[in-house]
Amino acid sequence: AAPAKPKATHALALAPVGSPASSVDGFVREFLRELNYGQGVALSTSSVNDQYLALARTVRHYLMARWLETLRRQAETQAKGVAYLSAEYLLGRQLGNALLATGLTEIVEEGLGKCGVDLAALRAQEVEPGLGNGGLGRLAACFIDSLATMSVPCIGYGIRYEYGIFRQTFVEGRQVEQADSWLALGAPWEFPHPEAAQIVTFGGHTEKYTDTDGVERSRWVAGWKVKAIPYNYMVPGYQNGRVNTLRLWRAQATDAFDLKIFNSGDYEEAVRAQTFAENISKVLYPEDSTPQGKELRLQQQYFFVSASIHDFVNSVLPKDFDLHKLPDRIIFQLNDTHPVIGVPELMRVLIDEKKMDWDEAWAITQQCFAYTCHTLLPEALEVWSVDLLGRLLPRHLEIIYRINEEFLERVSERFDGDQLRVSRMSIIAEHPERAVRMAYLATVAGAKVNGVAELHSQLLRDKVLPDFDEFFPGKFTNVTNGVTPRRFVRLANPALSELITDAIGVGWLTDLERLRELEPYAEDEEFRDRFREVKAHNKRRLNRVLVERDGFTVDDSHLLDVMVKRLHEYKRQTLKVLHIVTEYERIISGEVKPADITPRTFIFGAKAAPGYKIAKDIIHLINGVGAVVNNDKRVEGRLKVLFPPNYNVTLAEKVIPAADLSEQISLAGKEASGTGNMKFALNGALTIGTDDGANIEIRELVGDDNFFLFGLLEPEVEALYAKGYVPSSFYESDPSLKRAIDLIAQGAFSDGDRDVFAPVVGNLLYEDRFMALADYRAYIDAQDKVGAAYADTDAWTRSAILNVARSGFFSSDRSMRHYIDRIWHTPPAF
Ligand code: 8GP
Repeated sequence: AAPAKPKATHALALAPVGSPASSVDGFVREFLRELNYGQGVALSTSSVNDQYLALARTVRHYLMARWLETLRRQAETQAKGVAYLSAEYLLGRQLGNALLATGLTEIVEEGLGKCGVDLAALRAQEVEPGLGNGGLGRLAACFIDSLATMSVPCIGYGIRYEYGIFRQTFVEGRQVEQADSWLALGAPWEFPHPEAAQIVTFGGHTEKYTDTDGVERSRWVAGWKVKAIPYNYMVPGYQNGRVNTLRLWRAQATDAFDLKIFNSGDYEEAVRAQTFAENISKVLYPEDSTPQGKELRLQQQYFFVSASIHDFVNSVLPKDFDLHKLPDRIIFQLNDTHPVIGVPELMRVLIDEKKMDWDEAWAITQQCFAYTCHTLLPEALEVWSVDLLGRLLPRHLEIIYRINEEFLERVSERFDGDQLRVSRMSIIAEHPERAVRMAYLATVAGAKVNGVAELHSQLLRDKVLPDFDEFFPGKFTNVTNGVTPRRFVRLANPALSELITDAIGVGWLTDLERLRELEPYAEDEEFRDRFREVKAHNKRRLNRVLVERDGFTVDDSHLLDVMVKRLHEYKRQTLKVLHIVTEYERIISGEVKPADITPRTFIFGAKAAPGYKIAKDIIHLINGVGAVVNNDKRVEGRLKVLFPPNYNVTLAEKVIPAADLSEQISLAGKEASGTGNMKFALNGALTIGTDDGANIEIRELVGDDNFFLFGLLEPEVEALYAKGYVPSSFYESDPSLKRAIDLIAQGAFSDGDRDVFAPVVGNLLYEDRFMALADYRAYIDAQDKVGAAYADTDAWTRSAILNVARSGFFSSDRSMRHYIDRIWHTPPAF
């Protein structure tokens, strides 16, 4: 099914009955009403925050009729839809997207102008909801945007964290984390519904009993419970009249505080239960790809999944719904393993609460879940100790045991009692402790299992879960990730969007393959000039943002070389640092004259998990290198290293459109897909990248000539590991690498202190798990080619245009089409 075409481009035609008049005067009336009656202030005395809140609510009104209509039609048709279960949604700011979806931007700009208010200032007032860590959370946000735009019924379920991903600051170059109080100034986009709370239970024990029908059953006698309060958010489609729902849960104590204890003076004890319950949705775990956090994290997972399944089964579905038909009505998509506890939860609901028998319930459950894996790092595949799971969710553990028992019986039957295989495939691991392997549970229960790029899906099948692929032929599939062009092209890059529309007309924003029509323009000199002007414009815009935000300046004559993503060893920010230090060393040693190199500004953006020591050391190193390089007169300003703190969606929207070069340099076989790589290509940056994740598909599409490939291939990586990798041998045999590492080791970037970066240097020389040193030479050579290529302005621009023209495949609308065809079978509803 093709994504829905915008029905109209003019806002007037879009206003449904019952929404405020889509005229400038109508808007002004609504806005002032919100300011006066909603905020209780006069325009003359209102703060920017008052104005922002009033504007957000006004815009929200425009979507309301469509939202209610979407819900009404869904209740009427009961069309099959997707319930996307995700512990993370990295949404980014809402205002701009809501304006875009409603087509109201111009009216609002003009209306606010009449009130003497600047729209840009109100946009800047919004604090983005950072309810995700990185790629996985941002992907969820792109997917729900695409589903709404394609008119596919979807409800997103997740957690309304009171504090999102931490706010990063640097103190003397080191990362310091601060709580992200994103709700402090008001949350105009959410609709709380305390009356629709669900109860989620934990702990206690299970017991057998004989039911009234004489059947022996199990039941869970829980030990404690919390309330889950739903907060609804609108997910508007792009100018198509559909508004889906995102429902995030907040935890609250079931009982108000204990008044008797309070009156006795023990204030802490009086609110203990409240604090305990509310901790569940207090904060997003600031980690990415490394498991930690344990009990509270499992509580969070079960909390939102249980609330969501109950909500769906008992509130969203009609009262008389025949649950045997559940698979015709919903597919629960498991965004990584975080929501996998939903599998035994649905089983428990069907068996214990709805009194189905096991086989019926299992047949339904197996059709109602599908699982997406987002990683290959073994340490990121979640396991829960049987001890913890049994304590927190005893009934679920029983159910998991039975699922496992029946599954392993089938395995044993199929493979003649092959015990080795049986223990390999067991959902319960025996070592180092008894634990539930959540990825296995998801694979056994899921109708489909998918990876997020071709290479990743293939490695998932061949290396991570080969026994399961053999046992369940056809279960494994691929859906390559995508990104929403609404946010990451139209909103982030209005100048490029206008240029594209001038060339190929409207419609491409919901049919991104149409960017192909730009190809001939790569040969058009005037178009190339305009394209370059767009880049320069975006660099100047970035400059303004960074001057104000961090006091950094960006020179629009520099090649802008950008590496923004979570800080992780496998992503290899250290390799990037080694390149910068090499360039610097070439200058200070006199090997090259500053005037002879392509001037470059390197931009980093990266948060490190607070407990990930070496990642934090790498941040410190980047800042140390920046401080020296940026201030060394010998460099003559030809190299500059900028590391704005607190990289987030808002900053991404400014950085990516300005970039010339996109750094995608993970060790081959380690980055599942990447999605930043897609955003850069769509915004006309060339990629320097390894043969990894979706880089491979990007290169295939944009062409070898428009992509700087370097580094070991995945099989070569494996072979080198097998042979025994000795990083120091690369250090010994490559003088330029040796000089770069020696500079760091000697304290050139730490005021002569050799200890500060010793852990990073030691790690590189003696461990280097992700083979930065093995890829160093190839990387430096590729970077030399980049420098030379950039000097040929016309050829570079041609390549950049071709990157845009050939990246339409990476729209998340296409990803959604593939999920619909291969996994969900949920056609557009209207
Ligand atoms: C990320 C992958 O690292 C990235 O390559 C991919 O583009 C993105 O997911 C979206 O598919 N994975 C995670 O964020 C991740 O695995 N997070 C933790 C749950 C382990």
